[in-house]
Formats: sequence, structure tokens, C-alpha cells
Amino acid sequence: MDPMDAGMRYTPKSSGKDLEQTVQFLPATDSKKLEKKKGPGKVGVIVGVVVSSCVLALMTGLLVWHFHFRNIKVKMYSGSLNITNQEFKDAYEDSSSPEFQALAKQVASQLREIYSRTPKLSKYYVDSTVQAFSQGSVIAYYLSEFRVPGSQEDAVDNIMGNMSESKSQRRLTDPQGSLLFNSVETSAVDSRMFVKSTTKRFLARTKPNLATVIESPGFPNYQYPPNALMQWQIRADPNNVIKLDFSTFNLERNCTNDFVKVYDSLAAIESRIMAEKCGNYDPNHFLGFISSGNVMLVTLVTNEEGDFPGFRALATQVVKGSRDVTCGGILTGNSGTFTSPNYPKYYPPLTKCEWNIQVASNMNVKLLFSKFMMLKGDPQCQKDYVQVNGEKLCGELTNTVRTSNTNQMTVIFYSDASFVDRGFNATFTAFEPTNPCPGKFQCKSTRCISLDLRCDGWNDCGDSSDERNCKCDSTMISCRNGLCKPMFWKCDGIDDCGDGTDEINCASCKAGEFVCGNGKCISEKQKCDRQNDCGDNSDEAGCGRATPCTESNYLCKNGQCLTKQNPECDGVKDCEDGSDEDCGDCGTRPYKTSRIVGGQDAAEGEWPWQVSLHIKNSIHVCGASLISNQWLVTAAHCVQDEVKVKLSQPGSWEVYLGLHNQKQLDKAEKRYLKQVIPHPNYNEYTFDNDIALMELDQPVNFKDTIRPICLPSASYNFPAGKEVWITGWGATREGGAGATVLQKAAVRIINSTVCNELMTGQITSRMTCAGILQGGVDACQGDSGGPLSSLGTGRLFLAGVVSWGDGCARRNKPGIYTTVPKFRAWIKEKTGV
Ligand SMILES: *[C@@H]1O[C@H](CO)[C@@H](O)[C@H](O)[C@H]1NC(C)=O
Ligand SMILES: *[C@@H]1O[C@H](CO)[C@@H](O)[C@H](O)[C@H]1NC(C)=O
Ligand SMILES: *[C@@H]1O[C@H](CO)[C@@H](O)[C@H](O)[C@H]1NC(C)=O
Ligand SMILES: *[C@@H]1O[C@H](CO)[C@@H](O)[C@H](O)[C@H]1NC(C)=O
Ligand SMILES: *[C@@H]1O[C@H](CO)[C@@H](O)[C@H](O)[C@H]1NC(C)=O
Ligand SMILES: [Ca+2]
Ligand SMILES: [Ca+2]
Repeated sequence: MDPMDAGMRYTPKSSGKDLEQTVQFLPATDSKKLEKKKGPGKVGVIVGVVVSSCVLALMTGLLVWHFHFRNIKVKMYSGSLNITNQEFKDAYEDSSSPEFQALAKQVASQLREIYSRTPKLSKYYVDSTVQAFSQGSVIAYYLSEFRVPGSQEDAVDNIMGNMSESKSQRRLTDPQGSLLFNSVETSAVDSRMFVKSTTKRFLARTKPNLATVIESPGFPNYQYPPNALMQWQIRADPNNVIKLDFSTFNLERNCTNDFVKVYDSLAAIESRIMAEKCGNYDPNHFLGFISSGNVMLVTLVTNEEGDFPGFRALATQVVKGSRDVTCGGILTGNSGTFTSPNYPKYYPPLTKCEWNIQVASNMNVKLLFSKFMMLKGDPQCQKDYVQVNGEKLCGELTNTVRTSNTNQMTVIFYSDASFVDRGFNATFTAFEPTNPCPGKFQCKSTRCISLDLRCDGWNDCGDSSDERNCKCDSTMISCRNGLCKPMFWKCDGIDDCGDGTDEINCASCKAGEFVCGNGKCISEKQKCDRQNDCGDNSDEAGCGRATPCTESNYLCKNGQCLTKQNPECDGVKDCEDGSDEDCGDCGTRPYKTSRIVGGQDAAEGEWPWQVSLHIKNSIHVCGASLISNQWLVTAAHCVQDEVKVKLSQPGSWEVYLGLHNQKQLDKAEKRYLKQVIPHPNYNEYTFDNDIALMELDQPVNFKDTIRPICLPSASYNFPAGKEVWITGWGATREGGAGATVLQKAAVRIINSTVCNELMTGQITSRMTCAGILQGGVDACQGDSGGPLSSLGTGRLFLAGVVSWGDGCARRNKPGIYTTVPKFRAWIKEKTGV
């Protein structure tokens, strides 16, 4: 007997009474809040509310379709079809109108008719409901429900999937007249949208010069509802597209639990998804979308746990074909810049445009993509792509160049129906075919770079062609493969040459000898013999027994001694009393450090312990790091008295926490100082012991943009070669112009023996050297006193304090940092932290 015919029949309409089920008006817009934003001069909201019993019934069905009955699965398919022989009526926007219900009934009966022609479908089909209509001629959005035995699931998926492919017009006979339709799209509903105890639907309508705010319930004062499915159906006038820009986006980081999906449709049809997002984005990340038609759907799905504020976005409409949303055209002149539509926000789906570049007849065209993001993970460029002279480009590229052999170049941008990305920013220039890089060096990729970047040890071309066939000078390692590398990358455990030349002859120990942590060689036999043969006890570490505690061992609160390296705050309880994991909130950052659009700018909240020290009522002069709710670490040289300002006095300072942009001080927390404690052994000639402590006049409350960094214990080891980060606004003590937005750069710890040679013996054991990883024009400069942040197991530690040297300003010159572990005991003594 067919299990379908046995037992109880599943009826979506009779269940789920206890489930919350709402369709809501959007709250009226607070026009004051909106005036602060860029965009249309006038904003407001037009909101409709539609409650239809059939929609409700189906939505309720959606809530309970997880019920399995004798291995029968309830499957939901979301779809749309284009009814070509009907005119759109305003009443179709209101699902309670007789017009809506009449047409919905017709669509449902025709869907039944379609499914009835395929035996597999007709056997399992339950019902369909129309959720909405939109213009174009009339697009119907529906949900179709099936009850499928587990074994037949794939077969049904397959047939439903193939329905989308039938492009031809179909006419169906129906007692009430026939509908003609095309462009059927169907896909299974995302299973993570099931089993939610709360479902809310919001309807939003944009008009010319009127926009609507879309925000998660409770934003920004309360967390969004748990275990819920929320949907925002956004409509614009016909012949318009919708721009949706998120000003805040703060969800749980794990997309399995909470996520937002944006669709280029009024229903959650997966073949029309634009993006799925979770985690935290700040306004710098330009999270914004644009639809291909006059509808858009935003869904928010949440699970039980989590405490996150959610999102706020502004939806506006833009007339199709207006300058904001068109792309392509004819470009002339010697040079110019163009971008994908909506750049640096996400480009619209279903878009194709063509640029024709024409330069003077004796010149050729060179095109540089400075930013290029066209969907990762599609090597064949089958979805979205940019085509240059017939060659398709997609994925993520940096500084990619293409040239033409003539004075013309054609660039085509193409996006398909689903998944969008940020697109590209391209610059074209005309060049003489005989002299492609006047006054510059031409990379193999045909990109031009400044001549002094040739043979300087840094890969500026991206393909290393500026570093081939070089004669290395004495400050460089001559790699056997012909590359030159800065001397300070020698013997740091990382193969910089690519052929290992910089890492040979490093450890001078012979075979059968043990290399101590301090570089000394001892016989293997002396390892674990309970004698401290190395001198630093490294030969007795990790021997599986308790060892006497030395400088390189971690000391627990209860006196236990650990041989494990850097055991603190790594998520593993190593001390019996757990004191190594007593870390609080330190070194974590709530903001995602995702892809950056625009140079070396840090993301807002990426370095929440970064502090800006201003001379009172004056400019930023130094950086500092927050180590508790009341204490900062900075450099001693920042707090030396000057002729005019007594910087050693707490009253000379004002302090900004949670600051991102020096021009937006009002957004930061301001504090004054109670105390300034420079290290008593600071030497202003050698910069030895260049560290100072500052106590705030009032404690700060930690929040997303204000958090302390973890202090490393005295035994913490930051090995040579480790990647660390320097951050700052780039102001110098001499008052040089700094950056407005916080800058960041990756640097690498340099072997101190090597560094000391390079810096002619000026490096003490209380100093750490680090240098930039990648050469580049955008190199940043950290502020004196600011943090050198190092990622441990999940948390960031304060490896150093910016002290002297060139930071990352000059290539080949290391920056010198105060070694924080050396001062751990002093910090504890003075601050209790
Ligand atoms: C629906 O079909 C009509 C007639 O073929 C066409 O003009 C219209 O662009 C289609 N709409 C959509 C959204 O595909
Ligand atoms: C669906 O289409 C695919 C490829 O177009 C085909 O292999 C498959 O047999 C089709 N399935 C059915 C049930 O028609
Ligand atoms: C995300 O959450 C799921 C389910 O709660 C869990 O299985 C998964 O490991 C989590 N992923 C990460 C990266 O934390
Ligand atoms: C595109 O890149 C050029 C050159 O790097 C830059 O001047 C321009 O501002 C960028 N355009 C956008 C919209 O970011
Ligand atoms: C630094 O490099 C030298 C070789 O130049 C090596 O002997 C020494 O062990 C290295 N020091 C560290 C701390 O890695
Ligand atoms: Ca170079
Ligand atoms: Ca190396």
C-alpha cells in the first residue's frame, strides 16, 4: 500500500495555532535619523499591510513541515512565473483584495494542472498558495507543497528543478479561462528556514524621493527575536530598481545559526538569491545591494542562542536606466576610470554592459583593475564575469592589467540571476606601443611601477618580475634563484627566497645535536637528562615531567610550572587551577576583519584596544593600548616633557577610545588621565625600556569598539617570522601629517641577532624588531606608543609597543618595538592588571 494513502493526511491549515504568526506595518520612519544619511533629499515610508488567509495557511504549513510521517517528508518549493496575458492591477499588491484572490486561485489551479501531468508530482502534490504578485507582466510568487517518501526526494527535486528550464510559452486550459505564462522558476526552500517558532512578515514600499527603513525587530536596543523567520518584502514603482544599503549589520558570526539572505525576488527562490550574510559589517564595508527589477526580499533567520542587535538598512528606489544604475558607454581620452554598477557596493544581478575604450590612433590601451571581485569559486567564469578583448575574467584579482594591440578595447560586464559581488574598479591609460612605461619599470604583467622599486627585495609587480635578474647589494640576501631579499628575513624559519637559500646554514648544530631555544648546540643525549645544558632550560622542556620554573616556563597562580609554550588564553586549561585561562574579554574583537575595499585602512572596531593620545585640546601625537578598563600602555618617549608641554603630567593629555576616524572624535569615548608612569629605567638616548603606563580618570565600559588586549606573560615567546600587526594614524612625534582613518599593516618579527647586526648593535633584549611583509606604495606607519598586536590561539596579545625606527614607513628598515613580556612583572606591580 502506498504510504501516502495510509493513515492520517497532513493538512497544513489545521495545525500550528499556537505559533506566532504576524504580518506587520513597518514603523513610521524617524525623519531626523534619516536626514543624517546621504541619499534622496526627502525620505519617508509607504507601507502596505496585507493579510490573506491562504498566505497564512501556507506560511503555517512552512512551520510544521518538519513533521515526518512514516518517512514522508514535507517538501516546499518556492517559485515564480510570469503571466503574460494579464495586466498588473494595484489591487494585486493587497492579498486580501478580491482581485488578488481571484488570480491566486487561477494560478493555484493551473499549478495543479501542471503537476498533474507528471505522475510523480501529481502523486505527492498537496497544494500551492500564491504569496504575492508584482509587475512584469504579472509575476506570481508561490509556494508548492509536496509530501514525498524519502526515497523519492531526489527524483522530485530533479523534476522540479527542470521546470525552471522550460522557457517556452505554455497555454493551459482551465474552466475559468486560461493564463499564458513563461519564465517559470522553482527551487526547494532553504531547509534552515524550517521549524521556526516565530514568523514575521513586513511589507515595505518605496516611492520617488521616499525611502523606507528596514530593521530587525528591537534594533538597536534589543537583540533580535530567537528562533524566528523574518521576511521583508520590498516593492518599488514599476520601472524602478531597489537599492538597499545596510548602515549597521551585526549578527552572530556563525551562519549556520543566524543569517540574512537577500533575494532579487519577492519570494525566497534560491535561484534568485543575491547574497547570504552573517557576522558583523561596519559602514566601511559598503554592504549594499541593488535589484534587477522592482522587488526585493530580505530574510532574517535566527536560532535559539545569541545576543546580537541585528541590522538597519535603507531602501530607496532608482529609475531604471538613470545614471546611478547604468553602466557601459564609450570612453575616450588619454586615461579614465570606470567601475561596475553600484561599486564598491554589490552589483545588480542580471546585468550586462559594454564599455568601448578608444584612444588616439597611434596609441594602445592598457587597463588596470585595482580592485576586482567577481565571485570566488567559479574557475570557468560560468556565472559572473568581465570580458576584456574576448578574455573572461572572474574571481578575486588584484592589480591585474590587460593591454590591447590596437587603439581600442572592449570591456563587457556580465552578471547572471543569482549571487552578486562587489565588482571592479578599472583605470585605462593610453600608451605608445614602443614605450609602454615611460620613466618606469614594466612588469611582466605589463603593469608599470616606479624604477626605485626594482630590485629592492619586495615583490611590487605581483609576479616578482621587478625582482628578477638583480644584483643584490650587501644589505640583501642573494638568493640562488636570482632574487634579492632583505637581510633580516635570513634564518627566521620562513623560506623567503622560494628556494630556501635564506634558511640554509642557520642552525650551526651538527647531525645528532639538539638546537637549544637560544641557538646553542648540545648533544641529543643531554636532552631530558635533568641537567640544564642549554642554559635556557629548553633541553629539559617538554620531557613529560615537572621542571624547575625558568624564564621560558609559564608559572601558574598556584605555583605550577608549565613547559608548554604560550599556554595562556589558548582555550586549553593547562594549569590545574585554570589560572592560564583567566583572560576575561581581552584580545577578542567582535568585528569581522573581512575583505577591505580601499588600501590599508583598518575596519572600524578591528583593533578595539587602539587608543589615540591627544595633547589636551590639540592633535593626536601618540598611540596607546587598552589593557584593562582603566589602564593604558604606551611608550615612555611619548610622555617626556617638552619645552612648551609637560607631557609627563596627566593633565596635559586627553584620550580617545574606540576611535576610528580622527575627524569624528565625537563618536569616540573621551577620558582624561589620573596618572602617568614612565618606566624608571627609560633611556632617552638608547630608547631602552621605552614603555609607560597611563591610568584613566574614569573606567570605560567595554563594547564592540572598546576592548582590552591580552598581556603576554613573561615567558611568552613571539618567534622570528611570526606575523604581527601594527596600527596607528601614522602621526609622528614631529607632527608629520597622519592618516585620518586608522591604518594597519602586517609585519613580521625579525630575528634579533640579525636585527642587531643590521642596526649596528643598538638592539637590547628589551627590544623586538619587526618589518613589513609586503612591499607596496600604501605602506603605513604606526604611531609611537601604539600596539604591536599578535594573534595567539584565537586571542590577540600585546607583543610590543611602537618605539623607534621606521615602523613600516621605509622599506628594508625594521621597526623597533618595546618587548612587552619583559615588562609583565612591572605592569602587574604598578597596575594590578
Ligand atoms: C514577462 O513576459 C513578458 C512578455 O514576454 C516580458 O515582456 C517581461 O519582460 C517578462 N517579465 C519578466 C520579469 O521576465
Ligand atoms: C532533468 O534535466 C536533466 C538535464 O537536463 C536530465 O538529465 C534529467 O533526466 C531531467 N529529469 C527529468 C525527470 O526530466
Ligand atoms: C556553527 O554552528 C553549528 C551548529 O550550532 C556548529 O555545528 C558549527 O561547528 C559552528 N561552526 C563554527 C565555525 O563555529
Ligand atoms: C577607483 O580607483 C581609482 C584609482 O585607484 C581611484 O582614484 C578611484 O577613486 C576609485 N574609484 C572608486 C569609486 O573607488
Ligand atoms: C637568529 O639567527 C641566527 C643565525 O643568523 C641563529 O643562530 C639564531 O638561532 C636565530 N635566533 C633566533 C632567536 O631564532
Ligand atoms: Ca620591488
Ligand atoms: Ca626567511
